[in-house]
Amino acid sequence: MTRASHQDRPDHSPPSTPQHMHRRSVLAGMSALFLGACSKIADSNAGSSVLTAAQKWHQAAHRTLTGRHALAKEYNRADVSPFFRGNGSTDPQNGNYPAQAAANFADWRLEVRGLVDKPLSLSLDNIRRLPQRTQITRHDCVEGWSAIGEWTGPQLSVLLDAAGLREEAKYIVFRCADNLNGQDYYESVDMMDAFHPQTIVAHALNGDPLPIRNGAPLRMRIERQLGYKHAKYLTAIDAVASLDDIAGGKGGYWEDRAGYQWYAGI
Ligand SMILES: Nc1nc2c(c(=O)[nH]1)N[C@H]1C(S)=C(S)[C@@H](COP(=O)(O)O)O[C@H]1N2
Ligand SMILES: [Mo]
Repeated sequence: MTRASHQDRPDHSPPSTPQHMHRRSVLAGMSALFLGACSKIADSNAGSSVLTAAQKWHQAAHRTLTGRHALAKEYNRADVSPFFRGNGSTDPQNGNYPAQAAANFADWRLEVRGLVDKPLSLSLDNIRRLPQRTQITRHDCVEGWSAIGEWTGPQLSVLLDAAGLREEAKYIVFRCADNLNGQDYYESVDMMDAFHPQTIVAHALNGDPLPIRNGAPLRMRIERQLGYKHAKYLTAIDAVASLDDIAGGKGGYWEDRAGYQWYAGI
C-alpha cells in the first residue's frame, strides 16, 4: 500500500449511512484491513510516517465510531426474542409493590430529585406523554444469556433537562422498589451514559406495558452497558455529586455485593 492510497482514504467523519447499526462491524472490518496493510509497511521498515498517520486515523475513527457517544446496534422487529426472560428480581414481594401491582400501577410515581433545580414527581401518564424513543436492542447479562427486545419510553435526558440538572451533579442514581436478598436494588451511571440517546426510561416492551418480570411499570434501558446496570422497578432518579455515601458506596447492588465493575460498558 502506498502513501497516496492512505491519503485517499475517506476523512474521519462517520459513515454517511443513516444506519448506525453497522458501525461497529464496519469499523472492525476497516481497521483490520488498514492495520493489516500498515503492519506490513512497518515490517519492511520503510513506512514509519505512514504508520503514525495510520495510528492517528485509527484513534480518531475509534473515537467517532465506537466512542462513548456511539449508538448500540439496533435490530429489526424480526429479530425480537419470542420470550424476554426475567433475571434477578422477577416478582417483588416487599413494601407496597404487590399492592401497586394489584392496582395495575395506577398510583406509581417516579421522582426526579437530588441536585436538580425543579424536582419532579411523575405519574405513568406524565411519562407516556413525553416525547418517546423506541429501540430494538440486545440485552447482555453477565450470567451468559442475551435477549433482543423493543423498548419504548422517554430519554432520560428529557427528564433531567426538565428537572434542571445542576452542574455539581456527577452521577445519576436509579432507585428501585425491589429488595433482593435484604438489600434494595439500585444502580448508577455517569453523565455520558445518562445523556446517551439510547438511555431511556422504558414503560413498554414489544409494544405492551412492561411485564412484572421485566421491571413493571418502569425500568432503565442503558444500551451501552451490561444487563445489571438496567435498573428495573424504577421509583426515583437521584442526581448526586458522589456515590460514596450510597449503600455500600460502589454505585450499585452487584457492585457492592459481588464486586461487579461499576463501568460495564459494551
Ligand atoms: N431492580 C432490579 N433491577 C435489575 C435486576 C434486579 O434484580 N432488580 N437485575 C439486573 C440484571 S442482572 C439483569 S440481567 C437485568 C434483567 O432484566 P430482565 O429481568 O428484564 O431480563 O435486570 C437488571 N436490573
Ligand atoms: Mo444480569
